Amino acid sequence: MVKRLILVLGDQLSDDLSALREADKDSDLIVMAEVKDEASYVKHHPRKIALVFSAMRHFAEKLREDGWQVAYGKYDDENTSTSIVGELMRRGQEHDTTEVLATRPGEWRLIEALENAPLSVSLMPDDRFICSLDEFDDWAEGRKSLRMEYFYREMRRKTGLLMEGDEPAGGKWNFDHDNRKPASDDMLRAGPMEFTPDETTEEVLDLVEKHFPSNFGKLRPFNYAVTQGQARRALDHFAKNLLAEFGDYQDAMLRGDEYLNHSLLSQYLNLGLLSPLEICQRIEQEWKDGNAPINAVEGYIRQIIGWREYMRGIYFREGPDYVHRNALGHTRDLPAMYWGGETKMACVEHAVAQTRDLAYAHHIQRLMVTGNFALLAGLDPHQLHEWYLAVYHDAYEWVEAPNVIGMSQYADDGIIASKPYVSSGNYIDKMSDYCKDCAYSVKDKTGDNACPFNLLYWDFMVRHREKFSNNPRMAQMYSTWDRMKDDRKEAVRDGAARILDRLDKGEVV
Ligand code: FAD
Ligand code: DLZ
Ligand code: SF4
Repeated sequence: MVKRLILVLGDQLSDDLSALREADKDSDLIVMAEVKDEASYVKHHPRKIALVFSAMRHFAEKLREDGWQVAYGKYDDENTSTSIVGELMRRGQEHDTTEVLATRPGEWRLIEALENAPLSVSLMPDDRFICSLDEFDDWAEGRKSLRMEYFYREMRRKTGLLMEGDEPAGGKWNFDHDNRKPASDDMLRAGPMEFTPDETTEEVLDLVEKHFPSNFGKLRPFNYAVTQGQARRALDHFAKNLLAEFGDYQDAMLRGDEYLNHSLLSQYLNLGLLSPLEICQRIEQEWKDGNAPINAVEGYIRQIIGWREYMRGIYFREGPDYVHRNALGHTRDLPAMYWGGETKMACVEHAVAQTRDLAYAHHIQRLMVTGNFALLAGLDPHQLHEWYLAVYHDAYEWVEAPNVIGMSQYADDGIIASKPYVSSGNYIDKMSDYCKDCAYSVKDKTGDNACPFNLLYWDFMVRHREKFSNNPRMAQMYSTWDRMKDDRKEAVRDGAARILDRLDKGEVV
């Protein structure tokens, strides 16, 4: 006799999930399901679907080994419902119960579906984070601006990570000043850890190949960790082999090295296979043991206890309409180049090709190449949000939306970013090796050969002058523009208009 159904979603694969802690092995039934609605609310990258399904199947197996009763609906079982709520109702009818216990999902869409379901659903807080949502609201309440840096210091104090008493280790909270070097392609790096697919994963790969043939992205070779044990090995590999230079090359971009010193752990962390604290303690240990410098370790820990926690706090604080914000009134359709269509811009071409092949691009590629171009060209932020949600293996709305709508597109009117993340081609040239093989010239500021980022940068600044001219962090750029000769200004704006016109006509840019 089953008393309650315990829902475990595809990104809730953690032993210490709040709903599991509360559940009873003898009388409760765990429900997990691969359902059409979750697999298609955006056209996810095939690797992401395969990663989620394979990790779900492995987790269900582990739960059974631990003595739980698990009702698992596979995608191609004909009885599996098309939605999470449908699946709960089906299992409820089978076992004559309407009681459901779940950990709160990471997306408003699913929270609302569960709250409105004709079932008796109890939602528990998702406490796999360092900062609870109430704690975040307490921190945010009454502040004029919600800058991540101050929130991050609170998280350092709360966790004790890199703290010496009340003071930050090394005498500074933030060592970014020592980071951000360009990389050269003659450096050998270990690369991320790869895992050979087992039988379960092979079965999932065949399923994804069959059911999602037209989704953007390459499925194979598929070499992800799909269990907690494997994810921990990936963490260990990063800590030992790549962490020490993480800070130095955090912002660098190289054609021949898509991963550089990045950890490739967000996809495991967001599924629940790793916890934020376990990662950060492992990373801190490398510093304590003298194996990694403070700039690398502090920079890394900040991304997780700072940025990641902060993004989640903002997503839930701002509410379901956040993904529809459009403070700059941008309406241009996403051009085909984002889906692998032709472009002459080597940087965009490379970032998108890498995204197609690996479901991965690192932070600076997402922010300063595809994000930067979208913002400069005035692309519709909601379409862009759906693109980012679809194409990356770590994309879940609670973390993707604040990064895209807030940090990258300034569509939330500056809640996250104190100024728009825009740059001309200079920044990309400094941090990457893209420009040397580009059809455009990064040195040209005007003319048909000029890098589109150079033209669109100034055009963006002028178009949004009213909004940004009072921002002290942008004052210098406006005075540079004002000092430019009129004929140069005209050439820049004409060049930008030609590019935007080509985008509108669907022509190659
Ligand atoms: P590393 O460079 O090794 O960083 C370490 C960890 O820090 C990451 O694994 C991640 O968990 C965390 N982290 C770093 N930056 C951020 C950030 N800004 N927000 C939240 N966590 C962060 N991250 C996602 O997890 N899912 C997304 O859908 C996502 N979408 C993004 C969209 C845009 C436009 C931008 C600019 C950033 C986005 N990020 C997203 C943040 C960041 O790009 C990825 O977390 C990172 O690239 C993952 O690769 P990694 O594990 O190798 O990260
Ligand atoms: C991302 C995803 C996919 C592709 N498929 C499933 C699924 O079939 N079943 C499931 O329980 N979860 C899936 N997920 C993860 C959910 O979309 C995720 O739980 C919500 O978006 C909330 O973050
Ligand atoms: Fe990108 Fe401009 Fe460099 Fe070409 S020249 S790679 S478009 S930044």
